[in-house]
Amino acid sequence: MGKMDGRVAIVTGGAQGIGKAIVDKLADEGAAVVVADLNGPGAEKAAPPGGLGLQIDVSKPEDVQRLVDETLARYGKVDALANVAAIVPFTAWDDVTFEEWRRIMGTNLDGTYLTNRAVYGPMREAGYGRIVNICSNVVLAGTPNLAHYVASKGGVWAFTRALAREIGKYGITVNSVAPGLTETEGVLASPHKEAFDFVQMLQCIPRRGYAADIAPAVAFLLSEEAGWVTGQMLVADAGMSHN
Ligand code: 4PL
Repeated sequence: MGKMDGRVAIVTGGAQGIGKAIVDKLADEGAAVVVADLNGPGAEKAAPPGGLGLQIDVSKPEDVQRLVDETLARYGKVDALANVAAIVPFTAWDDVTFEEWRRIMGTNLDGTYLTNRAVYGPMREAGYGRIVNICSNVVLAGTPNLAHYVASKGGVWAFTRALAREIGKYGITVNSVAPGLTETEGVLASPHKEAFDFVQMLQCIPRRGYAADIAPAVAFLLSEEAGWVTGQMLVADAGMSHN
């Protein structure tokens, strides 16, 4: 129990990786957590006791509406959104087709619009809300083999700042958290794992980053006490990009 006591939180991409660590942290802090993931059984498995797991594709408006409808039906409100669901590709620029570009934008950027838009209605009505969109330090580094991903996360960063400006007057804060390369199931199954040694050389703290290193930063911004912080990007990358 803790700083999320009595709060209802939605975590997209919550079945594994950084999303799962955020689910666990928010539950530890006392929140009721709704876990949304493309992997339905994974979402159900990740849902804490008293929580809910739903199979959701965040690139689909009807899925995202169902996510918020079911949250309201079960808990009557939504206090917090952690928008984590994303595709993390590894594609050389020569191979980034328009189809691939659209697929990344559909999940990473359309998904950000759709989830933020869907929680905004009930949050505005309640006069309270906390939104965190997961960004990435690639927006500061221009990391290779990720041009479409970098573009989508640049959109998440800029959108977060713009939305914060517009809806602060309703008691809603909107921030992003930008992790660096993090050891998750997804990264370990991808060519990105080859970058760990290189990335560690650039960090102030020379070790691998884990999902549990990211979750506390998200939980802080989703808590009531973070109410004076909005429109910010909190870079949680062991100081790889300090500027
Ligand atoms: C530094 O967000 O932040 C690789 C793959 N390297 O997805 C990321 C770094 C990747 C990153 C990321």
